[in-house]
Amino acid sequence: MLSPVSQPPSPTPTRRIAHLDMDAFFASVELLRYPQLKGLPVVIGGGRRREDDMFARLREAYPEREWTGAELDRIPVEFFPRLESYVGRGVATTATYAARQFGVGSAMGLMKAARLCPQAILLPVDFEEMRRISRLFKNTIREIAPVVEDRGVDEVYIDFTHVPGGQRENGRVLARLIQKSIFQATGLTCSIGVAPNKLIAKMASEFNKPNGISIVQTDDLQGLIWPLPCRKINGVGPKADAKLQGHGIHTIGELAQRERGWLVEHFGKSYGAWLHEVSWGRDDRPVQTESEPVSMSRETTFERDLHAVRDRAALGTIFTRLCEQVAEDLSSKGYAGKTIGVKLRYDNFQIVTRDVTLDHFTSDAATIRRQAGLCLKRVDLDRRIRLLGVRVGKLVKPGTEGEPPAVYSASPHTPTPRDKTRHDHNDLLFPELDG
Ligand code: TTP
Ligand code: MG
Ligand code: MG
Repeated sequence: MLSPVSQPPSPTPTRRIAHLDMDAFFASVELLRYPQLKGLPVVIGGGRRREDDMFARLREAYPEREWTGAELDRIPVEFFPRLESYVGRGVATTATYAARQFGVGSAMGLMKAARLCPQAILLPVDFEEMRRISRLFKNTIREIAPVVEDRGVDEVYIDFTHVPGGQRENGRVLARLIQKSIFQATGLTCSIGVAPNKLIAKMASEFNKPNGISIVQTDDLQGLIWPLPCRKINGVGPKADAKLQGHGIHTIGELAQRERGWLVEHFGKSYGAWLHEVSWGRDDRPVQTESEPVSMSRETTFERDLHAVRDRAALGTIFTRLCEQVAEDLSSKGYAGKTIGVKLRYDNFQIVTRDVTLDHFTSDAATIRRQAGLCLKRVDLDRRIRLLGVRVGKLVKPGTEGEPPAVYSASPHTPTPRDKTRHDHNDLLFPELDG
């Protein structure tokens, strides 16, 4: 007879997904360069010019010094440009936590920020440095936990489930190790949320910012997730939120109390069903190491600026070729897309884009050409053009199930009278687009 005490079955590990987000990323990177600003309100935004002013003033005050890279940390704090004198239309990309105490934050106009916190130091963004540090912290994570999904410059999802030690203290031990390793590699702090899925992990990483770790388990749904505003769901944008509010739904808990059928009725089949699932904390999307492309595009900058009337033939040929190239890219990788768009850069470097979303997926060159042509009719073609691009988005691989939920949009584009004028006008320019 078998012993009653047999080997316990090896338990299936609990799914543990982490979301990691760097703290005040652009600002923290600048503080590495200028550690004398630590603890002070610093706002990132605006152009290069004001920092150049600082170097000019420094050279005047200390002509004997070089003020090159190695000496940046010795620049006296009073030499740094302040927000108080800012005039212009720039916006803050981010702010240090010291500046946030004054109410300053991402996407705020710098003049408004200046009213809230005039003493804040204003520094420009160094995109190249941001990308370098971004690669560095992501590579550090991959050495510890290989299944990492890149979600932009300062955040990633990480699958802890099968990483050695990934289950200890529900993921807290591994999260601490990653925080420590990133700090050693970069000098920067980050915040991590660990949860049963990406949806909850993304919310959890914000719970203890900065330099925090939050663990959320399935049975924390009611206590920790339901009290949050719906806007905290990654995928509920301002329009959907406004509509939810209009129905008296403010929190995720209130959303969960609505019937799935009611949500489908008011928000559409796909988005309504998705809202229901996420309000109950359900999300089984895998952590994707190589992210699927969101769109494919081709664009070209002309050797000289072209004009829609005078260079009509040349533009038409280039445009058709771009559409054919995108169609080839899609076909060769096995994708089809639903949104077709154009991008133009005028001779004054202004960029305009227009797109249209079809009711079916396509990778057909003629369809792309026709729809992109219609988009082109909605832009101003009086200015000369430097660059033309064609993009196909909302991609799927035909044959694979499950289209990701579309970001909610209140109404499809309806041409305004102004667009209509442009239609007529541009018909003259691209007559061959009508067929
Ligand atoms: P976030 O992670 O949203 O913000 P953050 O890292 O500055 O602060 P937090 O500690 O709250 O995470 O964005 C990362 C970087 O992306 C941010 O440092 C600057 C840039 N960014 C913009 O350029 N514009 C924006 O509107 C936002 C939100 C961010
Ligand atoms: Mg961040
Ligand atoms: Mg972020």
